[in-house]
Amino acid sequence: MNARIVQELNQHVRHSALSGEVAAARRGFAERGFAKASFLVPASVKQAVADDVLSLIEESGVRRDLRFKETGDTPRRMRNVTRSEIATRSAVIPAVYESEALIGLLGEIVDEPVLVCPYEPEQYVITRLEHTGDTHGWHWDDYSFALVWVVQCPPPEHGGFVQCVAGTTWDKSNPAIHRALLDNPTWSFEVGSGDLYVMRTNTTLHRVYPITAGVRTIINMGYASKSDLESSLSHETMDALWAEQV
Ligand SMILES: O=C(O)CCC(=O)C(=O)O
Ligand SMILES: [Fe+2]
Repeated sequence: MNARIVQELNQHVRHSALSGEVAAARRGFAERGFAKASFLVPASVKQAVADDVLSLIEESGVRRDLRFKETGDTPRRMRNVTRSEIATRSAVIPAVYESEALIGLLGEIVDEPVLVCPYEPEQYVITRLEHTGDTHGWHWDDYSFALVWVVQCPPPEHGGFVQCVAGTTWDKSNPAIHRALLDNPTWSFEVGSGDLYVMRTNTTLHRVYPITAGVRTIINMGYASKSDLESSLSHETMDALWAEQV
């Protein structure tokens, strides 16, 4: 099962590498730090990943309600499944995350080499927004790139869309989120079930608009750039997020 999924992924990616969609995504990504990339994987792979995401969130999701001073106390109100839980219980997700074909195609979109995240907790995380007011509030990520797979999402009148501010940097001792919002345009993007998107998450301030109804479930796969590996990144918000909490 797993081998077939990876084979289908590899075949699809070889085909996509030649398509005009990659060039369009690369242009969007360069301009806005965001690109829809739903074409990256075939429906069979989306389905296999979605099946594991949904059973993991039902069985192992942990509710969090936190704010971080490093991101100006913006809220995280969500349910999560950690990387270690995912790696223990899913064969497909780790195999897809590590697929060299997928990583190579991501590199075409972001226009530089993409590397597996050296800090395991940020390799992949499942997040569900499920109550009115649930949100993944304004933040940056520690590593350069995210590939987000949207499994479930309410229609935009109930929130759940992605907002981002490209070309901004994270000073953890003075995040100045409001200044970043005032000084730059904010882009908003509608995403739905079956969509994938790529974001330059370390220099793109981003959030998920609070939901007022429905359920929004995603898996975020984080990847590093070469320069991430050369600098010594700290992981305060991630370490706090994954600290055991009931
Ligand atoms: O849910 C999303 O679309 C974004 C998730 C995100 O920003 C993150 O997991 O760091
Ligand atoms: Fe993020």
